[in-house]
Amino acid sequence: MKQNDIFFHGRGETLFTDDLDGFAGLLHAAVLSSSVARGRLTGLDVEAARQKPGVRAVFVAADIPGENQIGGIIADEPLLAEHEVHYVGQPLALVVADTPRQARQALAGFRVDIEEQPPVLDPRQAAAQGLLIAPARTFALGDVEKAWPACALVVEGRVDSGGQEHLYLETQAAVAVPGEKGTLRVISATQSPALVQRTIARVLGLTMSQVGVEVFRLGGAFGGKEDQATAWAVLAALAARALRRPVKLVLSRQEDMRLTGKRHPYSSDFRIGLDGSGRILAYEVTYYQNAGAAADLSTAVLERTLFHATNSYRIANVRARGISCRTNLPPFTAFRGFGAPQAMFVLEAAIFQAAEKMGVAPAVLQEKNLLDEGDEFPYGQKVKNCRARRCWQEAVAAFDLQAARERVRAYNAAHPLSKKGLALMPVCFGISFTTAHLNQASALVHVYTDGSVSVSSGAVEMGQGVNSKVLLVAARTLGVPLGRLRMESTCTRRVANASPTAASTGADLNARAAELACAEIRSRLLKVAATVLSLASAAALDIRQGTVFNDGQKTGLNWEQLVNAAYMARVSLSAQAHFAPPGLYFDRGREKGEPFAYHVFGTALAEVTVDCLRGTCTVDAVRAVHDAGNSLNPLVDRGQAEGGIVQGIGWMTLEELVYSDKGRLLSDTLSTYKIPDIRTAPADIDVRFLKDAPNPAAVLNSKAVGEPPFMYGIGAYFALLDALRALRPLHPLPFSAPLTHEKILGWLEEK
Ligand code: LUZ
Ligand code: MOS
Repeated sequence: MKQNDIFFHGRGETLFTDDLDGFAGLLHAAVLSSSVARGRLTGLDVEAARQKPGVRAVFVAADIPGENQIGGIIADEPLLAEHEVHYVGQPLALVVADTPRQARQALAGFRVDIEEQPPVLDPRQAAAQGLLIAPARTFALGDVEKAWPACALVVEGRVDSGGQEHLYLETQAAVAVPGEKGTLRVISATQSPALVQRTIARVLGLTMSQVGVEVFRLGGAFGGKEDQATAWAVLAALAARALRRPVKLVLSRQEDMRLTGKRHPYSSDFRIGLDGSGRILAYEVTYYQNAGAAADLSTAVLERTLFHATNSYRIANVRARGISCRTNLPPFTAFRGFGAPQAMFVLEAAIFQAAEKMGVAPAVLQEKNLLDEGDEFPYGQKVKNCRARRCWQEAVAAFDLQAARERVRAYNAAHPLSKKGLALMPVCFGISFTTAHLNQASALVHVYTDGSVSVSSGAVEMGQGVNSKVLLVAARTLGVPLGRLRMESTCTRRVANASPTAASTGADLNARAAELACAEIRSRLLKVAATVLSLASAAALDIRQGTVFNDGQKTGLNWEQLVNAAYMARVSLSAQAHFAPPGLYFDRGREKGEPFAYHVFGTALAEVTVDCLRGTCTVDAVRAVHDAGNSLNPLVDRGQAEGGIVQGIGWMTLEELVYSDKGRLLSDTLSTYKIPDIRTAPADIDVRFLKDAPNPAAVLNSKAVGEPPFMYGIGAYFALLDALRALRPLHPLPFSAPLTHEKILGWLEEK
C-alpha cells in the first residue's frame, strides 16, 4: 500500500489542480495586472480585449456582485483595482476565453491609463512618511535603559535581509464549477480552503454554505498559498458564476513570480550589551518590515518576528520594536518561518559582532547565553522541557567541533586563496498559531461495512507528509493495519472552518482531531465486541492489527466481523471530532501571555569554502541535532529537515530579489533568480534526531517539524563570514543577506 503510493507519485500519476479535467465546457482565465507601481487608475478600456479571438467575457471591479475586498486581517486589499494601483502586478481585470492561450493573448487588447506617482519601495522610507500597516508594537522584558551602564561592551549596527520567492513546483491554480441554485464547487491549490470559501462568499455575495472548496494536494506551498491562493480562486469563481461555465485559472511561472507576494524583506537596527564574561545583559532591536502594498498576513508575521527576537537565548533585558511598513511592492506574505528567521538573523549578526569585539569565537557567546529550563521569554512565557543546551552539546560532540575547527584552521593555513569557515546555529521555535483562535482542527472518520476506513481532516497535503501522519495516528487508534485506511481530500463540505495548514501545526492539530474521532468509534466498537463475545464489560478488550484481543489473548473476532456486527446492531460507524489545545492565550495590550504549546530546539553546524579569487563559495556541510520529539514518521521528518536547511541556505546565500527603481521585479525568471539545486546544496547534510525526547504537548509525544529546520540555514551566512575573516582580519563584513557570490566578489575587491 505504502509502496504503491510511492510508485504512483514517482510515475507522475499524482493529479494537481491543473491536471484535473472532465469539466464539460471548461473555460480558461488570465489576469491583467498593473505595470505601474503607484498611481491613479483613470481609464480601463476593455472593448478591444473583448473582441479578441475566443474571448467569452471580461471582468473588472464593477462586475463584482459582493464586496471587492479580499483582505483577511485588515480590509485593505481589493480583488480588482478600482481607483488606484499600489504595485506592479496588481490585478486589474480578468479575461475568460476558450483556451489559456487565447485568454493570455487578449491581455494585449486592454488600454490602461494610470497617472503615475513615485513609488515607495523601502520600508525605512515608508516609516519616515508614516506609511504603516498598523501601529508599531513593542515586546519588553526587564529594563534595557538600566542595563546599558552595566555593560562592559555595547555594539550597535544595522542588519538587512531580503525577500524570498516560494517557488513551489505547482503555481497558483483554481477551477470553479457552478452548480444548481447558485452554488459553487471550487478546487483550489490553497493551504486554507476555509479562507477561500469565506472570501468567495464575501466577494460574490453568497453564503458560505453555497460554496464548497476542495483541495486534493498541493505541489508545494511553503506559506505562499496560505493567503495568496485566495485571489485566483475568487477570480475563477467570479467568472464561473457569471458565465455558468467551469472556469480554470492557472498562473504561469513568470506570472506567479511577478504577481504574488514573497518572504518579507526586513531592515533592522540593533544594540547589544554584554558583561565582561560574555553574558548578554541587554538587547534592543527595531525591525522595519517591508509589508508591500497590503496587509495580507504581515501583522501576524511581524508578531512572530517579535516572539523570536531572542531565539534560543536567555536575555534579561530586551526591547524589541516591530514596524510594518506599507510600500509599493506586491504584498509580502507567509513563508516558512513566518518572520522568525528575520529576527534570528539580526540577533546572530549582533552576537557575531560582539564576539569579534571581545576576541572570542561567536560560539563561545552563543553557548554561554543559551536558554535553560524556566527562563522567561520577552512575551512572558517560561521555557519548558528546554532542550537548547542538550541539542548544542550533542551537536558539538557528534560533529566534533574541535576537529572541525582544526580542519578549517589547517586548510586556511595551507590555502592563501581559498578559505573555509564554520558556524553554529541554535534554533528555538515556538509551536502554535500566534493568533490563538486558529489553534483548532477537526476530523471526520467513516468506517464502511467492509471494514475500510475513510479519514478527512482540515489538513492540506502539500508534500510535507501530513496525511501520512494523520493516517498513522488514526490506524493506531483504531487498531487496524494502515492499509485499511484512506485519506480523503480536504474539503469544506466534510470538514468545516479549518484553520490554514500552517505554522507547522498541521499534524499536531489534525492528527489529534483524527485520534479523537477514531477513539470515539473504537469505544463504540469495543462495546459491540463485548456483546458479541458475551462479556459483561469491554474493559479487558483491545483491537490490534485488525483483531480483537481479550486480556491480551486473541479472540475469534476480527475487524471486519466487528464492524459488521456494529452495523447490524445499528451502531454508528462514523465520528466527527474537534481538537483545541488548551491554555493558549496572548494579551496584545500587555504583549504577554502563553502563546506556544511548546518549542522546538536544535543546533546546526555549517561548514563552507570560499574561493577568494572568484568570490564563489560552497556550503560543504550542514549537520544538525534536531529535536523531533518521538517522530511520527522519521523519513518524513528527515525530508522536512533536509529541505528546510537547503531552503534556508538559499535565502541566506543565493536567492536575490531585484526590483527596478519603478518597483518592477527584474529577477522574474529562473535564469535571474537562483534557488539551490542539487549542485549548490551541501554535499553533506546530516540530521540527527534527539533520542529519548518525548513531547508531552503533542500527539503521540511527537513534535512539529515543518518550519524550525529552515533557520539552520542561517548558519551558512555566518560560516561564510568566518571564512572571509580568515582572509581579511580587519575589513568590515557585510550584514545584508543574501550573501551572494556577487556580493562576496565585491567584498574581496573592496579597498
Ligand atoms: N500563520 C498564521 C502562520 O496565521 N499564524 C502563525 O503564527 C503562523 N506561523 C507560521 C506560519 N504560518
Ligand atoms: Mo466536496 S467540496 O466533498 O465536493
